[in-house]
Amino acid sequence: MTLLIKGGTVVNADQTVRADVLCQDGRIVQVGPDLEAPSGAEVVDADGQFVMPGGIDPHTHMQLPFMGTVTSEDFYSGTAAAAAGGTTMIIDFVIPDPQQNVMEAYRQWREWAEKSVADYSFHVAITWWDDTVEADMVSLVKDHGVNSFKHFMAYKGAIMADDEILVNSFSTALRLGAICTVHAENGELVYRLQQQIFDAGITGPEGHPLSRPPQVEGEAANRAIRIAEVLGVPLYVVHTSCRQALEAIVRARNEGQRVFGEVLAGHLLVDDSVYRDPDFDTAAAYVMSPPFRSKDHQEALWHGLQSGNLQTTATDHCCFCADQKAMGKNDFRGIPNGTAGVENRMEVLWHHGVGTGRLTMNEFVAVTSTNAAQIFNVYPRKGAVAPGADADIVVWDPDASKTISAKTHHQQVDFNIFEGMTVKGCASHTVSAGKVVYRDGQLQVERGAGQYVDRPPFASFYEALKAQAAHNKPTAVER
Ligand code: URQ
Ligand code: ZN
Ligand code: ZN
Repeated sequence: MTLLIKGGTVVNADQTVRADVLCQDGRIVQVGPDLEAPSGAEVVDADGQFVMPGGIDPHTHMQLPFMGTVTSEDFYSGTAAAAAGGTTMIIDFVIPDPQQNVMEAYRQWREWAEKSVADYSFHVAITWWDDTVEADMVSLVKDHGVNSFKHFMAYKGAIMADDEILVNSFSTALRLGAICTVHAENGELVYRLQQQIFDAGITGPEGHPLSRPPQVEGEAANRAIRIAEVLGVPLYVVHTSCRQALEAIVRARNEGQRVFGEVLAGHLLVDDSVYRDPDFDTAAAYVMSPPFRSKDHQEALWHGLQSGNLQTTATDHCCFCADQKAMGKNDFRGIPNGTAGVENRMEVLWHHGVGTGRLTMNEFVAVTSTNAAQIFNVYPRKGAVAPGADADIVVWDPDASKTISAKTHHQQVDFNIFEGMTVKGCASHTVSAGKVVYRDGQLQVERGAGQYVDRPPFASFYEALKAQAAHNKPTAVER
């Protein structure tokens, strides 16, 4: 299978250059001007367009069993919708129930993901602790290409990790050379506030953001950062939604601590007025955690992205249709938490980021692809248009515009948080493993073509210590 992308301008995180891109057998083999198309090659005309690394969404939940139901998007439809928006790899989550064997859960999610049309990988959530969990973490790192472990500090009574779990898991991850990630909300506070708000007679979706104020996220982000600091393990804070959490990340980074921050496209562009919509279905459709915040938080998040204090963008794609959201009709605590976005992340970020001058094209590539590849240790296989890299590429038409709607999106959900938003700049072609999977509005995907992406551990901390100790080994006692 040979593909030549001709006439475009290649945009990587570090440079922009007019060049053609030749792909063979799923890999990029040549990047340069005036390349000839080998006989039989498929040619994509990228004249006047940008040729960028395929997007990596480091935070999705396809087919997730959660809050008494299962998300409406599965790995087939979800990776196809991602491709329609220029995203060619997702990092999803294995989320064992408390007391569920971790390896059993991992195998279950691997089976679910086999139908994917593009590449995928998994963070594994640590939701409980005993010796078997520790042993499974060792096996997942050494034998299954997992280098990141997730911890939900929210969701008391379900998947919440308390400090004991955090300390045990963070310590083990460090020993294994893995990175820890957190959903940072204080689950005890949320539980208490939910009770107080419901008892005060606020039962509708407007109660959701009231029970999860920014301080609840700021406390948990800082607590996770401090625990990681004491233990010496790298930390990645998912869906940073407010100034308080961002400030905790900035302080740590300014003190040289290895902390990374992720921001959702939704949290950058949607504000909390949505929860005051009198229509239950509309307000409930926006229920996710952390909730959408007031506009002042959005400006802080954009500054976090522009300053490099937030490194990645994601969607937390976790879809529930109206009939599922209605499970919380009379009690907002029962509304399944989650919203969609995997198809629209890149175009809304291009329009509101590059289109406004907040981000350069190179920074856009960094925050939609390259930084995630580097943080989760799959760069330059992913996150670069360069010889040797996987041929995961998006051809981006800066002049094409579209209006986003649930009526036309490929996502298997009946609501779109960006409904009615007109964007300028979107994918004209998406290439996955060297094959065109999306072209001018039409998906050309193959069920099961996606591959699981192994993510190797970083240098193991103890191996590094041992090497250091050997290097500094004291000679015979010097008199
Ligand atoms: O918390 C998460 O990241 C999952 C359960 C998706 N739901 C959400 O509201 N963010
Ligand atoms: Zn979360
Ligand atoms: Zn999530």
